[in-house]
Amino acid sequence: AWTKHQVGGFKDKDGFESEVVRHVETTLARSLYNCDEAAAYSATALAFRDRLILEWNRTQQRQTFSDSKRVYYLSLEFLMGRALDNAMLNVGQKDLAKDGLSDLGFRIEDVIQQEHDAALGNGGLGRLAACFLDSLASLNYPAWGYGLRYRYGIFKQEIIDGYQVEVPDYWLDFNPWEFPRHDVTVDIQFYGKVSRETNEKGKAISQWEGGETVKAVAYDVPIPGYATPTTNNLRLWSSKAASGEFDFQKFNSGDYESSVADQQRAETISAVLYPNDNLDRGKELRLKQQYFWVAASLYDIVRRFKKTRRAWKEFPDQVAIQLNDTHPTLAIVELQRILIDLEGLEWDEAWNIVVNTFGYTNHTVLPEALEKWSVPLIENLLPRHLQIIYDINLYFLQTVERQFPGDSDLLRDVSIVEESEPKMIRMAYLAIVGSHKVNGVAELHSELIRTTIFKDFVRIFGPDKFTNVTNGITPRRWLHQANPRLSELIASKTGGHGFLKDLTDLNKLELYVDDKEFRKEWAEIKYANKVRLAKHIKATTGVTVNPAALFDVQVKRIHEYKRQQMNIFGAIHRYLELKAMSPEQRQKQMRRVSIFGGKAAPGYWMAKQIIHLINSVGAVVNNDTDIGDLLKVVFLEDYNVSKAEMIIPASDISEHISTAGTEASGTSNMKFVLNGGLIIGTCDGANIEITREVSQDNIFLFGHLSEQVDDLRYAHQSGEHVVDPKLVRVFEEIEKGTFGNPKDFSDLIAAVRDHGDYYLVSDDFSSYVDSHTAVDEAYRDQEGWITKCITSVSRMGFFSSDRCINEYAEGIWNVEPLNTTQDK
Ligand code: 26W
Repeated sequence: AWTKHQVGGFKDKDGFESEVVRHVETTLARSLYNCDEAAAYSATALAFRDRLILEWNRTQQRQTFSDSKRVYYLSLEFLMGRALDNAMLNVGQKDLAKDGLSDLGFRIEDVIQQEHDAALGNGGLGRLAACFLDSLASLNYPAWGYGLRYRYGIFKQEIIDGYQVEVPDYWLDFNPWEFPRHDVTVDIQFYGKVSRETNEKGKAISQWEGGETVKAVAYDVPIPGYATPTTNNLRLWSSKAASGEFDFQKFNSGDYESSVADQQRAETISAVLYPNDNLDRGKELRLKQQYFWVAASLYDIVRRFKKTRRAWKEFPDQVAIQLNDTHPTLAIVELQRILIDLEGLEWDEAWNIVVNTFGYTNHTVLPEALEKWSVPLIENLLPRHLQIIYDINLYFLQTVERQFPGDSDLLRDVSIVEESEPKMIRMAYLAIVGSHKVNGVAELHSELIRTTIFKDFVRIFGPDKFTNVTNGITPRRWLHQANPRLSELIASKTGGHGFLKDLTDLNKLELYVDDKEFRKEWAEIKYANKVRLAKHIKATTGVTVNPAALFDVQVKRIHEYKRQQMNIFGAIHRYLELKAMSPEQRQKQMRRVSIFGGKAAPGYWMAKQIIHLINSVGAVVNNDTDIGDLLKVVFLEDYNVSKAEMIIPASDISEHISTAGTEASGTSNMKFVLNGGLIIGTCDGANIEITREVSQDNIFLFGHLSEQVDDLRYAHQSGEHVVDPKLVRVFEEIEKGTFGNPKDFSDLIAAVRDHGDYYLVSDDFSSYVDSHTAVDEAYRDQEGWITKCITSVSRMGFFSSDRCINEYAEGIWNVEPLNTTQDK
């Protein structure tokens, strides 16, 4: 296989060591004698970065000369995690680095751990973008990511007295993976007004004038592909005051402070990632972020296209832009503005180009997550864009009226402008109208958007505009890096590491499912991963857990629809059952460790109560001598990508238990199964397709189906629902004060018992508990369990993000991989 070191790698171990030493002594200006692990990390990262740069430059040249169509992935979030291990893997010289570092007195694992996560995302959507970049590079697609260079990524979570406390994540102190491009800048305009003039030819021309200008500065991050020379680019924009904006008038008149304040105001645009996941708050600064990033990216893309000197109508043959949710939807409006106001194209010609350029991916059906911006807000910030949005809507509604004459309800329902007070722009509708393809992220989810939230648009545009691309994950990070021993074991049976390029190769494992030695090694690896997690649990929470117990894991953003509350209610139920048993009976029960992790949005009261309840239950259960190691409940602080890489390989069963129809896909479900864990889950998102692949026998499904949800909710509202008796018992125990002040948890209980149980916790509770009993029984049969795990892993090939990216490339972008063989 191709490795990058064939071009610019270290000659040998000594070559690597001397580069590390050089960076310690010169770049870092430190003596080798006080080189600690942090410095060893820095120098190793710099040494590998140097290797990447060569291939990065060559890739850019190759893509420019080949003149082929490029993909631009616009995402407000890229949840990259650490980069060094991935860089070493993809340069192809990790073994050499391991030996070299060892000569210098370091363990490579410890050095890798020194890196701060690049955490520029909230959860699934941001991590998906990161997996996509990995696959795009590994498959040789000419592709760029465009995002924002937040000074603060997602906050660091601390748990203090059982409560979440948010601490700012300043991650840029030392970041060897970014290259500032102070020569690549774009001036971005805000506010101002629109003037209309008639030109020589009698055509009306709109000009956006005045207002403020902020400068966008590019920072580039190399994205190396695995076993290929391709190294793509992720371009992140940082805001600063435009040169003219640093008000020298003020400066000279002695008003230095307010001049500096202007500077800081400009910098706030890219200062912080909004920590809301699946909740739209409509804040002006967020809209500013969106336009700032979209306008800078489009300027860059258009500038690159113009260098080819092609006609405008060829733009969609050269450029595919994918919108990662509606966050970059203003790009549609901005491109239309560039084409008609700046480049002088006619409306229809421009609009054709726009629609053929964009694709839109929807990631959620939750109504509170669908972005809407108030008309007065847009009018003030982006006056010309509002006019264009109105024109887009006008022409769109005219075609609808021609298609469905006199259907005024339909016109109102599909209008991009919601006639509320104030009026709102529905960004998803704008994204649909301005794109040639709209996709959901798992089969059920894509079906739901076709039949519920976007059903009117299916009537208008026809069914072909709406497609499914089931999400995927990169096996490089989520198998090889996270679980190196399992990766080696698989390689030993499947004929090398080819499965990292073609994950369907995993099916070769099924031949070994009865191989004694193989099964033994498999079990040993899982156990070792559990020991490692047990040590982490001990070190961070003080709780001792038995690695022989069943590890039951739910790690993801805390959200009522994901139902961590159901999980902790289930743990309380288990505790009460154990307490009610005789000691003899108790000794026959399975040992469990209930492991939780995840951040709550800082303003999400219910989610914070859930975290508090988990910690309060842990404090009681973990110290109950009747229970011992039969049940432990732990909450792991600050769940992030690098913690996931440790937690996921240590799981026996993981929980993906959203109310049916609410979790668009889920991607950690794929990661857990790929690492030899099983799933307990609802018929939701990608769980359904995982079941199709691994078979019903290898997954624990429970709960109501999405088509039942409306009726169940209605039953709650009309008072027909009776709360599940086991759940009533759990509530009684909480209200007795067993887990601390019951007032602290009263809203959680009330949501289920008194406020309509929107997420149907009571409806699914008894089948959830039964399903856990089935898990216990299955785990009791260790041999049967291992068979399930091996079989499942062997059938996970479908969930590679490589498959997923190939589907986007063929069905949406119409792009092809670039041949790189001339380099070899
Ligand atoms: C406007 C506020 C906001 C912020 C983030 C709204 C919505 C989001 C994201 C779309 C939330 C998100 O991460 N969605 C997740 O996307 C994953 C990748 O497709 C899916 O696997 C998850 O099911 C979905 O919740």
